[in-house]
Amino acid sequence: MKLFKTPKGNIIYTNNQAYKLPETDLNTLLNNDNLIQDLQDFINDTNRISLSEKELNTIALAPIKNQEVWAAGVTYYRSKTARMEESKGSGGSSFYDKVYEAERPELFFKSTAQRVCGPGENVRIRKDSLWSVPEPELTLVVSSSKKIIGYTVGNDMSARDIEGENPLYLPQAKSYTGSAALGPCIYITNEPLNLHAQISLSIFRKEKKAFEGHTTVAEIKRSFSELIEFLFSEMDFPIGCFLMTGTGIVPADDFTLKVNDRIEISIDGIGTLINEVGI
Ligand code: DO4
Ligand code: MG
Repeated sequence: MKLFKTPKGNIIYTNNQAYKLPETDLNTLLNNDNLIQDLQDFINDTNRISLSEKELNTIALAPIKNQEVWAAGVTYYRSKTARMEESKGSGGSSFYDKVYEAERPELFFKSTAQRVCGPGENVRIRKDSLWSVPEPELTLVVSSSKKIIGYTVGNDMSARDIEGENPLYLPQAKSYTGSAALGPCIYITNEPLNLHAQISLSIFRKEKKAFEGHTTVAEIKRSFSELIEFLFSEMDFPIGCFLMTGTGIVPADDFTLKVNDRIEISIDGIGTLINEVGI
């Protein structure tokens, strides 16, 4: 089932039907380890509303309330090679090679909830960056007890030139206004995610496709539980958190995003997150 946060309230979409949840708080919902079972109680004729998934996608807000957004890096081979290339001038490229092989993953703080862009909102390129890309990332919704409650689509916007100049600039390359987007919904399941689920990125410039790339969740080097264990090892998350799991798609080195580009990120079974690049 899918959970949409909308201006009409929190809405469940399952078996081609939408159901409005009465007065629910997203912080509580996303920290409920029995969420899928508890939501079944609301799937009845009284709560049914007439909205298609397409209509829900047009009104969806970022499916987050107060949780922090964290991110993992260099979890796909493609991310490792792209990073080694962008940082070769700074002498920092061996760090990416090492972290790809190391036991400890790269984890970094990405965004507060208040800074996250929802579907249809404008993401941004830093004004001091000449080389920026979106990073399409499967994003885990994790409860305070480390349970994966669901999955959403994430965009970890990144300034490749700033990170490439010096890996210590990572926080500036990764965290700025308009650098994180999530949505359109949270796919809630108790089943393990289909590893063959495809992740796709399309970038449109003046309605023409300027870039297209695909990968599958199976290409990830690390397990979700490994990432969660490291993230929670010395930090508690009383209302849970969102964890972007890294990118397996990086456009060629001569590609940079431009203002007005439209970014479409799709993950099979979850949905498509669409954002334009604003100023
Ligand atoms: O090492 C820098 C960040 C890596 C990242 O964001 C990714 O691999 O997705
Ligand atoms: Mg990333």
